[in-house]
Formats: sequence, C-alpha cells, structure tokens
Amino acid sequence: MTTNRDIAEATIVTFDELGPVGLIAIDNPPVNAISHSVRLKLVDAITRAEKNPSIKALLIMASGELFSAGADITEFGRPKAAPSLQQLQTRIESSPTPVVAAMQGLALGGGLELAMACHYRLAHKNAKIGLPEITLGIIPGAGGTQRLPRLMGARAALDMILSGTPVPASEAKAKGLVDEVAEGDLRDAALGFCKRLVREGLGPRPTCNRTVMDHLDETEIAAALLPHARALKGRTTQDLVVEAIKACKLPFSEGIAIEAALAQESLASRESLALRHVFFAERKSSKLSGLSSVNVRKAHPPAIQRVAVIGAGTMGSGIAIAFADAGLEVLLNDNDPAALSRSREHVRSAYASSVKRGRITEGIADERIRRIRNTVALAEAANADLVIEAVFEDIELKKDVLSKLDSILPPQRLIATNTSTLSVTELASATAHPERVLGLHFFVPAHVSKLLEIVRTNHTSPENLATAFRVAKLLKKVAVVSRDAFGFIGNRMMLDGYFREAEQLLLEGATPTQVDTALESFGFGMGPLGVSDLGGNDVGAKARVQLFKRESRPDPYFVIADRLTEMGRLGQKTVRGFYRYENGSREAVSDPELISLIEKLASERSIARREINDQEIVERCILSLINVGAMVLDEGIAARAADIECGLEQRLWIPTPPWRADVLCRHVGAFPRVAAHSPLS
Ligand code: 3H9
Repeated sequence: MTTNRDIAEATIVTFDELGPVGLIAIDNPPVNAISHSVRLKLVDAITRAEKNPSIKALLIMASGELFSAGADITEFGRPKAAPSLQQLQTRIESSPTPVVAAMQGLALGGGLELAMACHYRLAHKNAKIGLPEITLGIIPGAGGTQRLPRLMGARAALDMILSGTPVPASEAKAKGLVDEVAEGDLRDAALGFCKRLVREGLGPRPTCNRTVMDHLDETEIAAALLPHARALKGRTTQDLVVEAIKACKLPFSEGIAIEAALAQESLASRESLALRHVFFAERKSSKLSGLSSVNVRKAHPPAIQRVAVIGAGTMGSGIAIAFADAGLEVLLNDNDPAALSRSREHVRSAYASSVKRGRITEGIADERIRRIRNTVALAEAANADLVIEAVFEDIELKKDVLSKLDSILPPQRLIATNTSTLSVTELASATAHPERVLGLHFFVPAHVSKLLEIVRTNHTSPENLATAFRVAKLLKKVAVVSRDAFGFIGNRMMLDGYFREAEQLLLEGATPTQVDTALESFGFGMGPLGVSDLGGNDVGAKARVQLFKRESRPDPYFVIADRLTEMGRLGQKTVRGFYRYENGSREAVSDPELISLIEKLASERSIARREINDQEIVERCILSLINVGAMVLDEGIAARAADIECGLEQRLWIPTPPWRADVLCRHVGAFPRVAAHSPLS
C-alpha cells in the first residue's frame, strides 16, 4: 500500500525537462531542509540530466515560500549517510552541464552552501541569504567557509558568518554572492537566465576554482571580530570560524579538509549541543501539543487584526508598540488623558530611537505610530479581536477593568491580563466567562523582550490558549506556558532560585562584587546584584509584596534587597544600592557600608559568615535554578521542560551561554529529576 510518506518521498525532488533546461525542484516541507533523501535524489536527478544530451543547463529551485533552511538539523549527531552535502556539492560543481540555483524567501546555511556550489545563482528581490550556523554553535561546514570568501572576499565572508544574519538579495548581488536579482516571477527569470547561458555558450563556472582576493592578517581578524564581541561573549564557535576562514588561502582541497575537521569539532561541542537543544525547545514551546488537558485538534484560533491595550503606562505603551511593529491596528485606552499623552511621547521617542539606530526608516516609524490610536473610551475596545489589560498592578483595579471588558466584548473574545504577580484565576473570577481569560506576561521593554509567558488557569479554553500562541507568533516572541502560580515560571525561578541564592551567599560571607564577578566570568552578561541595582531594588520589593499575598516564603528571603529599599538605596537611580555609583557613572563601586549592613542582617539571623570561593557561588546559583526548574515541572506549573528552558534562556541566559554548563554536568547526577530535562541530557 502506498502511504502519504511514500508519496512525499517520491516528490521530495522532481525533475522536469523544459526544452534545453532540466528543472530540478526540491519539495521538502516545511523548510526544504537538505535531508539525506533530498541529497540522494538531487544526485539522481543530476545523473539523469547528464545522460540526456538535449539538456544543456540545469536549474535547481525549491517549492514553497523559502528556498531552504539548510542542512537537516535533526540528522546531526546521527551516523552520516552518503551522499553527504559535501559529496553532493562536488557532484554539482564538477558537472559538465552548467548548474544554476534560483532562491526565494530564505536561503540559509546548507541551502546557501548548496547554491554556492552551483555555477550561477539567482535570487528573488525579496529573498534573504545567509549562514546562521553560528547561532547553532557550528561553523558553515559544507563549504561555506571556503566558497563564500571565493565569491565575496574573506573579510566580507568572515563578517557574514560571524553575524549569522541573512542579507537581502540586493546586498548579496552587490557583494558578488548572486549573479542576478529577479524582480518578477523567479521561475520565469531563472529559465530565461538558463536559456541565455545556453545561447551564449556559457558553461560551468566552479566556485572552488576561484581564488580569494583578500587575506586577513591578525589585526584585520581582530577588527572583524570586534563588532560581534558582545553577541558572541563567552562563545567559542567564532574561533573555529576564524581558523576555517584562514584556511581559504590554501588550495581548495586543503581548505575544505580543514573546514571539515573544524566542522566536526564544532558539531561535537557542548556549545552546539546546548544551542541545538534550545533551537528545538523553542519550537516545542511554541506549540500546543504536550499541554495536558488541551485538545489541540479542537483549538481553532480566530484571526487577529485589531488589538486593544488597556492602560497606557510603560508596559501598556510597550505592548502597543509590539503590536504596531507586527502590523496590527492598536487601540490604546487609558481613562487618564495625561497618561495617554505621556504614552504618545514614549511611543514617539521609542520609534525615534529605532530610526536613529538605523533599524527602520522615518516613514515606517510614522506609519507604526499612526497604527496606535489613543482613546479614553473603554467602550471602543468592543471591536477588538483581542484585549490586553496592562493597568496598575492592583487586584481590585484589574478586576474592575476585566469585569467591564467582559460586559462589552462578545463572549468568545480573549481577554488577557498582563499581571506579573496576581492570581489570573482570581482576576478571571471577575468575569462571567473565565474560559476567555488568560495571562499574557510581557517583560520590559515589551516591544524588545522576546519572552512571552502565557498563563493559563483551570478554566482557560483551548481556543483561547491557541489564540495566545498565535499572538506570540505574530509578535515573533518565544512563548512559554505556565499554570497560574506564584511568580509563574520565570519569576518563580528567578526569585526562589537564582536571586535568592545570590542573597543567601551574601549573608554567608560573599561580597556583591565577588558574586557578580563569579557569575559574569561564568558567562552572564551582568551579575544578579548589578541587575537588581539596574532594575531598581524597589521594583522587586513591590512585586514580592504582591506575591506574598498568594504564598509566603520563610526568612531569610530577600532581607538585604528589602532593607535597601527601606533605606532608599534603590540602585542606579538613587546612586546607591548593592553598590555605589559615583559622579553620574554606571560603574558599580563596592560600598563598605553595605558590607556592614549585610553583616548585621546575618548576625540577627545567627548566620555564621565565612570565606566563599567563586566555584561555590556559580554552582549554588546555577544549581538552585535547576532545582527550582525541576520543582516547577514536578508541580505541573510547567507541563513541558521546554517551557522552563526557553523561559530561562530568554530571561537569564541571554547573552549568557547555557552551554557553559560543565558545572551542571558534574552535578546532574545529584539531581536525578533534573537529569532528564537538562539541556545537556
Ligand atoms: C547547516 O545548514 C549546516 C551546514 O552548514 C553544514 C552541514 C554539514 N533542519 O522555525 P519554525 C523545522 S545548519 C530541520 O517553526 P519559522 C523546525 O524544527 C542549519 N528542521 O518556522 C520546525 O519543525 P516543527 C542552518 C528544521 O517559519 C519547522 O521546521 N540553518 C530546520 O518560524 C518550522 O520551523 C539554520 O540555522 C532545519 N534546518 O522559521 C536555520 N529549520 O514544526 C534554522 C527549521 O516540527 N531555521 N526546521 O517544530 C530557522 O531559522 C527557522 O526555522 C526558519 C523558519 C527561519 C527557517
């Protein structure tokens, strides 16, 4: 019996004879990954075409919206099956028939490497082309580090590989990576291009035969690394990229052998293992499947075009910007006209800053600003497909808003609350339709921060949960689903785990500088006490007051941060906190007064102070996170480990490398519940 799978396999690569052109089409949804079957069938198609004397040119295209997302990442770590991508490329490059690649949408990683082994390249004007391998902790190991410099020069190639960001077709053409940019129908343009090659008798043009025009010395390499230093802090893949790029000055066969060895090393690295784990965890967390009691098949989320945000404070304004950026019409409501005009200024200045940084043009900024319409009339929210309340964190105020929204909105519309501390279940009880209420917990700044915690109650319907996922996708945010509980996932782990442990270490004898420096050396962008000072110690203190109404915690629990708040030592904004900040500088200076305060608080609790070394600091802060993560999973607050991993990765581990987790590995045995969910398991 022929199965759907057999049919898909049969059409994964098709071959059509179109006069003198052999059209090879890849059709491997969802992203045309260059899997083993694709490679095998591409080789078959090329062999078949070469045997046909009437075929004078070969054209490789792909179906769907994108050319290819690259090598099939799911095959990594499995035994290599021939033909490898490299063998396929050699086959293409040595073909006596000229081979042309035509790319649309995205051409990434191994997809672009395949195209670079073709003799000519076309890209649709809307295509984006790049080598994002570094984001997975690997080097472009299918000829990327050797062919890209041969096409665009070593300096430009190194920059593109280090950034991992795809470039538009026009830029790729300007740099010599593609030969032609097609404006209209790509297939027509590519067939026309192939026929022109045949007419003009232009034959194969192997990239491997080209010479690299520039070679980089150590100073130039250091200069090339500099712009990426922040993004790659604590990482090691860039060292392997540099080694591979250096090898492009050698004959191609030698360079490609060096690249293969370095690619193998990168693939086997812990860094890559963890980053690939995160890649799949993010995809897992963005789906409904695996959430107990949710009937995925029954969930049919409605389309969202208009959004209403209630509350025009910093958070509400940020949420409005996030939706305007995603192309939606936003109604921003506040009953205080002054708050609305402050918000208008906030929105304008956020967009002005994006324009100044060159992220968007003034025209785009104006268009987005126009998408946000301010109103004092809550009733206008009735037409919205989705309403998010982001008023002050006060349970009675929020209940009042939710109840009013409940009465003006049709019963199936989703009402979301942006609470970070309050019980969503209790808030939902203010409505007659608790099934349509859930939490959408954005993080400041809401239009920048990638994390979106979706908080479901026991009443939230699958349709509304599915709508929340749709919202995350629209906003290009990483969705994490939490049950309604103390701190949800992210804040529970931060408070009960990481930050509490940092405070505990202070009480036991470590200094703020020692704690922060140890964790920064481990890889965190900023240590926890510096982070508290940056965000404001009062902000955390206020949140804890609300959280304690749900559930208390035993002493000592943030006794230092609470005392600092009482003393007005709120952090950078009051130039005193865990540190001193002098003469308008953001540089944290240790403060003997603070040490005396900690000694006093410790002695009041009979905590004996002692010498604490850096290793203990790192292990305790990280292991407490793992432990609380395991509890969150055990308690069913997170239904899937991926939700915890993504929450942590977004909340804490950027730009902190999760792969610097050797310490976790050594201890995972002591935490058997964690072992199964560790990024390294
Ligand atoms: C490479 O090429 C190595 C070579 O240099 C050397 C080799 C020797 N493979 O993200 P989405 C799946 S390394 C397998 O939700 P979007 C993904 O898991 C590769 N599967 O969609 C998901 O599956 P599921 C370098 C892949 O529209 C589904 O496709 N390339 C791959 O939001 C949809 O994905 C990259 O790093 C893959 N390569 O975003 C690009 N890619 O539905 C990685 C995706 O079962 N990919 N899947 O959960 C991406 O950045 C995004 O997926 C993309 C689409 C932007 C393409």
